[in-house]
Amino acid sequence: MGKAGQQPARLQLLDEKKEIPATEAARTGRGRRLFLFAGVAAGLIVVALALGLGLGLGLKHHHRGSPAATSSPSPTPSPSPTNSTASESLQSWRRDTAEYNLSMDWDINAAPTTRVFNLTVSEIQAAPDGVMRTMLVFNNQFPGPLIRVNQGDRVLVNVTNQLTNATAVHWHGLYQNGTNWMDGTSGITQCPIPAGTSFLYNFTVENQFGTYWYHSHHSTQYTDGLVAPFIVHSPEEAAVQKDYDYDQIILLQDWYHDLSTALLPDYFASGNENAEPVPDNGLIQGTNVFDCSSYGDDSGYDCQNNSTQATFAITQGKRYRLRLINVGAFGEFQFSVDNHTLSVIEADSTLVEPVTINRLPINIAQRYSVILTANQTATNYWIRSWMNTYCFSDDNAPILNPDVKALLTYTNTTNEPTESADWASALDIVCEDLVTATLVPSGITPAPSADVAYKIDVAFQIGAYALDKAYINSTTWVPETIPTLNQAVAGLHTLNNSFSTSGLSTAFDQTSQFVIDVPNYQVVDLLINSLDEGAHPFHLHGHQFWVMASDSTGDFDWSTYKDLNTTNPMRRDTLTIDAYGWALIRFKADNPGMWAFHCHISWHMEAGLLMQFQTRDDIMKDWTIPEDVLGLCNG
Ligand SMILES: *[C@@H]1O[C@H](CO)[C@@H](O)[C@H](O)[C@H]1NC(C)=O
Ligand SMILES: *[C@@H]1O[C@H](CO)[C@@H](O)[C@H](O)[C@H]1NC(C)=O
Ligand SMILES: *[C@@H]1O[C@H](CO)[C@@H](O)[C@H](O)[C@H]1NC(C)=O
Ligand SMILES: *[C@@H]1O[C@H](CO)[C@@H](O)[C@H](O)[C@H]1NC(C)=O
Ligand SMILES: *[C@@H]1O[C@H](CO)[C@@H](O)[C@H](O)[C@H]1NC(C)=O
Ligand SMILES: *[C@@H]1O[C@H](CO)[C@@H](O)[C@H](O)[C@H]1NC(C)=O
Ligand SMILES: *[C@@H]1O[C@H](CO)[C@@H](O)[C@H](O)[C@H]1NC(C)=O
Ligand SMILES: *[C@@H]1O[C@H](CO)[C@@H](O)[C@H](O)[C@H]1NC(C)=O
Ligand SMILES: *[C@@H]1O[C@H](CO)[C@@H](O)[C@H](O)[C@H]1NC(C)=O
Ligand SMILES: *[C@@H]1O[C@H](CO)[C@@H](O)[C@H](O)[C@H]1NC(C)=O
Ligand SMILES: *[C@@H]1O[C@H](CO)[C@@H](O)[C@H](O)[C@H]1NC(C)=O
Ligand SMILES: *[C@@H]1O[C@H](CO)[C@@H](O)[C@H](O)[C@H]1NC(C)=O
Ligand SMILES: [Cu+2]
Repeated sequence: MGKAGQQPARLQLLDEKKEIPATEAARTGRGRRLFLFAGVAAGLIVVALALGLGLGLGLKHHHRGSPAATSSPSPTPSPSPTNSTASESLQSWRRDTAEYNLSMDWDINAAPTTRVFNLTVSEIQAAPDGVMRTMLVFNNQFPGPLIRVNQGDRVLVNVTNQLTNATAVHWHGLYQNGTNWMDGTSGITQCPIPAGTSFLYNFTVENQFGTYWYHSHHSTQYTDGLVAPFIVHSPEEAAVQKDYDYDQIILLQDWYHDLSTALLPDYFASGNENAEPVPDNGLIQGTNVFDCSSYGDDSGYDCQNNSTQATFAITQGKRYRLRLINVGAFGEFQFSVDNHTLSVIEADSTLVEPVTINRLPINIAQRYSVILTANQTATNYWIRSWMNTYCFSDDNAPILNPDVKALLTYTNTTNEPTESADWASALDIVCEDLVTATLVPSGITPAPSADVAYKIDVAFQIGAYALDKAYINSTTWVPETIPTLNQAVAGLHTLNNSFSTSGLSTAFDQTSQFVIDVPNYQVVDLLINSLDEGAHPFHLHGHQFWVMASDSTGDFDWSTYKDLNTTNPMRRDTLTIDAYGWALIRFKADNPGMWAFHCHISWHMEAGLLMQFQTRDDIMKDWTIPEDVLGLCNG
């Protein structure tokens, strides 16, 4: 929910606020952010994410005894006023994100191969922003390990669940064509992996390349740290590679100081009108500072004012592809780099004709690649990832500082920028995507004409027990004990007619499962109509869809249906439906399986904002779900 629909005005940046020296801010008590600068200056330890090969701003953390330690060269610790010995041992949980700096030596033309990864899922205590909390992580570190493959590769990921709860891992944006049971969606494509057991995800990556990510798809677990990048290369990338010298992944996310499951009871408490938990902070590359003085002494949080902002070192004259991924739970960001324009070349794994912008809105689960050219005065600049607090039901002041920052340095230093200037253009206080029309896929793929059209209404309602639940038409999703995929395949085997009818499937309990069974091969138009005052980033599993039309007001005018521009509409897998707005998306239902379509906001999915498409019954009826997948339900 939130205020998006009620705030049509645009906020002008208050420049004078930014110019106040830190010392004055401390004296006058104005501007928590400036106070924070002072704290940073005193205690800045660099998390160096050296963009240039061999740039030596050392990551401050060693990874003693960590099973996930990467093969990257050991970084040199940077000079620091704090006791490095103590901090090193405490921060073994912090991943050396040098691995997110993608080597350009990678062979995009390599013959298809099998790539094997081990992932443990476990609970640790860690403090990405200085506030210690319980986290759920991959391979004992945060953020998660990079998975990097070529199109055509087989990927084997052995997930070992060391939690006390079950889990499941979803590969966001991958088609899983023919392996729907590897989609990792708890209650839909698999029973979750029971505590103390392992499960091998085994799939190939076909007909797609670009920037993806992976995360837990069980309950709200990904909100607690189970997030990581997944990059697919392809020979088709050769042309665009000529436009950059370095290739860098940057994770953006909102951050909470409490375990997500600890926040749910309040969210679902009687009388709470869908006021989602508001983030406490934002992270760039899994790190940020936090001002502990905004918590009282008796807050109960173990808070240290000595965390760090990420630092990215660049070299004059070079061009950097930044692969931005919003791996957060709730917050939309507006990403910008002071004094540097950004050229957008990819959105959700679709390469697009370059568009130059100053600020990039990026919602939950979306990805954008931008090219930054290092052609400004060789000094230091702020990278800004402003969290759009207007998307929230309150601003969580003074805890949340939405002005999340990292440092861009030409000088291999951690000096605070002195001449860095935020763009004068206004921040967009409406939670909305970059105007779809500005994104034109560089590979032309016309949208085929649709065979069938469905309309759904999205709304939040107070349910029978005065709990807030989210509805698609009259269904609020609750995960099934037996995954809907397993039920559908079994039903098709017994030639149960209810599994072969098209349209809203009566084979499932419609109070908790809204399943549209699409006739084989058909091209689907889906009109999503939001009756809610908040914006919702909707994600379709197993497909990319064409964005045919959308608006933030009114209803789709069906008299314009025949005039839709089908020449080369934008294709993506995650789209923001504006507050009280609508969108018409189109996809080819050629990928067999049970595919979730849901709002990616962690809280909203937990509130039931999810439906499913059942596609290609002609293939599904002959499926035998692998024994190890079925076996998860016996755990
Ligand atoms: C950056 O600084 C580190 C030491 O702090 C040094 O090892 C490295 O060579 C420097 N890199 C460049 C490009 O100057
Ligand atoms: C840093 O920590 C080490 C090991 O705990 C200790 O021996 C040393 O005295 C500390 N140094 C300072 C400056 O606090
Ligand atoms: C932050 O301070 C705490 C308490 O002094 C210390 O234990 C910890 O090692 C420090 N962390 C870093 C990254 O310096
Ligand atoms: C994965 O773990 C197995 C042991 O379970 C080990 O033999 C193998 O080398 C590991 N593979 C990778 C790529 O880390
Ligand atoms: C996955 O890892 C677990 C834990 O190391 C191991 O017991 C199991 O044999 C592995 N499974 C596969 C298929 O490699
Ligand atoms: C992965 O799946 C393929 C195709 O089903 C199969 O041939 C292969 O044996 C599987 N690999 C493992 C390690 O289970
Ligand atoms: C495990 O699941 C239970 C039930 O949802 C929840 O209360 C608990 O907080 C979860 N534990 C963790 C570490 O997420
Ligand atoms: C820097 O590079 C950008 C992107 O290529 C370009 O638009 C801009 O004009 C350049 N600025 C300077 C000062 O060269
Ligand atoms: C950044 O841009 C601002 C506004 O155009 C300008 O005043 C400032 O000098 C620039 N900074 C640098 C280091 O060039
Ligand atoms: C969802 O509800 C709307 C409004 O009642 C209705 O027009 C639409 O047909 C329903 N959608 C499906 C797929 O049943
Ligand atoms: C239709 O879309 C294409 C590709 O985005 C664009 O070039 C063209 O101008 C559009 N046509 C109309 C009539 O808007
Ligand atoms: C998936 O595979 C089917 C054949 O089983 C093919 O017709 C379809 O085009 C494929 N879809 C995608 C998205 O790759
Ligand atoms: Cu939502």
